[in-house]
Amino acid sequence: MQIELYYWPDIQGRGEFIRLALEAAGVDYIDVARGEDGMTQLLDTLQSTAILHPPFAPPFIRTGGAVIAQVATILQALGPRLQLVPPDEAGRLWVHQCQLTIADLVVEVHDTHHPLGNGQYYEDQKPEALRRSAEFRNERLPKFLHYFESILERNPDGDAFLVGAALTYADLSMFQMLAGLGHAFPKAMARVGAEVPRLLALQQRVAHVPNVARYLQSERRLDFNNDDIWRQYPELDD
Ligand SMILES: N[C@@H](CCC(=O)N[C@@H](CS)C(=O)NCC(=O)O)C(=O)O
Repeated sequence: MQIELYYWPDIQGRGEFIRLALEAAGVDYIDVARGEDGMTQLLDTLQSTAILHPPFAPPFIRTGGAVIAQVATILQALGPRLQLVPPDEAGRLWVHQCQLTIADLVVEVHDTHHPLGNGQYYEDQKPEALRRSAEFRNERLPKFLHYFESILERNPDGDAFLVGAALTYADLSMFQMLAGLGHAFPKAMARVGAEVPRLLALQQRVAHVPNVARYLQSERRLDFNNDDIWRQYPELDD
């Protein structure tokens, strides 16, 4: 069954959580918007009135006649097929819960540079961004990362993965989040990172999963840029 991924072609963004799962599993997929005429296809699908369960925003996938949006739902749907979830229902629910908490963190990262909303340029909301990012660095970032560190610490199957004893899509997403945070907030991450050694070890472990390592070296892996969720504005990391 073919999998088509629809996401903005020039950033990692939320699409990267899906891309990493597909790449780690080594399945063939079509990154529609990066292909010829891809943006037209993305926008046409987004605006199509023929889709019964339409996506609100990218990323979304099309597979087996279904269109599925929302990062956490896409991963929940693909998880068993990609063998990136535990076998039991309780384990799968826990992976999904972790993913939703990562999604909350994604929104908070985004809001450091756009606290007033996407309708205005960063430069027009800079004073608010400075205040918001200070709170993020000092309160929210440590709270989220300490929480996930404690998840590793209390995993009865050991601290190698967030859930159970094998790689899940939540580990891949945590890798992506830590990579993005290291890019956007190198100073804050140098401080908080020292307090979450298990998470940093997880980031390294995931980076060395053979399919992931191959992907990270490939041209398919874009660099972060300042249209992305994780942006490098040094003044927001001071
Ligand atoms: N909760 C959604 C958020 C989707 C989202 O915000 N997508 C962004 C790109 S990362 C977008 O294109 N938003 C357009 C909009 O909200 O109008 C998810 O996790 O997939």
